[in-house]
Amino acid sequence: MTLPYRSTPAALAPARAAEPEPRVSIVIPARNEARNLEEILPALPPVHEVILVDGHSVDDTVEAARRVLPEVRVLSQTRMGKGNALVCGFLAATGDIVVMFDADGSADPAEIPAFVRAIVEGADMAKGSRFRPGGGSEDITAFRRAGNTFLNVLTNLLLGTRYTDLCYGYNAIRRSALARLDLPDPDLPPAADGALTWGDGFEIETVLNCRVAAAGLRVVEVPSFERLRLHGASNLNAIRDGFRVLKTIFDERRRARDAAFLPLALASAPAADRVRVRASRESAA
Ligand SMILES: Nc1nc2c(ncn2[C@@H]2O[C@H](COP(=O)(O)OP(=O)(O)OP(=O)(O)O)[C@@H](O)[C@H]2O)c(=O)[nH]1
Ligand SMILES: [Mg+2]
Repeated sequence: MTLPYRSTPAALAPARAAEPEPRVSIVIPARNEARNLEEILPALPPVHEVILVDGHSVDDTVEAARRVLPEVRVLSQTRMGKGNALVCGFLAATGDIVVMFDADGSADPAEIPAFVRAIVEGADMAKGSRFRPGGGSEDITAFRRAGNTFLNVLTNLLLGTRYTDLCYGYNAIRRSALARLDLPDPDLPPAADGALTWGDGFEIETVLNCRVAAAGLRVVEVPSFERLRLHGASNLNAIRDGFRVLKTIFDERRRARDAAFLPLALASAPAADRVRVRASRESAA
């Protein structure tokens, strides 16, 4: 089941209904996930392509992937971080719809059709949510849930969105929409001091969620159940990465305002919000 986020699905369906079956690219960022890939790759449904973006793994991630799914396309990411890996995968993808799929076993392949359906029915982005009825998580701790809720509320306030799960990695997007998001260029060199380039880390989902809203794209939330990681350890540090997400929200708010995108993003917000945004833009001018 999909739930409307901003647009009225009934108004969108007629225009899209005649589209042919979309080609689906599954992009999997993976850093030391050999054992998990052995279990998840054979469980994927048949799709146009599966792209594994290796993050300088020191186990046999690439060999394991090729062993269990010989047709997998394998890339090496250009810098560090999950965000950079995803953008490398987006650029290599050739399908109509790109599904972002974690390699740790937390994403259920059986949910892929729901993400694809949401896009076929008119969304530009199908955003997974653990907090919609029908969704859930075996994995999220109380601390992370509280942090995610705070960051989610802040984003909704500052960007005029109505998200229920800001920091979730299971999403799908129409590939043509990616060009409108100006994501960090994977061909740029890494910072000389070794610092993670902004957008290359776990803040990538927040960057995506803010930019699709700022660009006025249509988002539908899809209830999703996050399973426990099968093997190995998380790469995420809740405090360090939480602060990166917090800074991202303020940066994206500024970026949206500077680009004069915000009135579009707030097109369906209450009139009082639109007035407030206009007033703040004028006072900044
Ligand atoms: N290529 C690449 N993949 C990464 C990198 N960091 C994380 N990943 C992958 O991104 C996915 C999500 O990372 P996880 O470490 O599971 O983090 P998370 O899902 O946000 O957090 P948990 O809920 O703790 O699992 C996994 O498939 C990781 O292997 C990286 O630097 N490069
Ligand atoms: Mg995970």
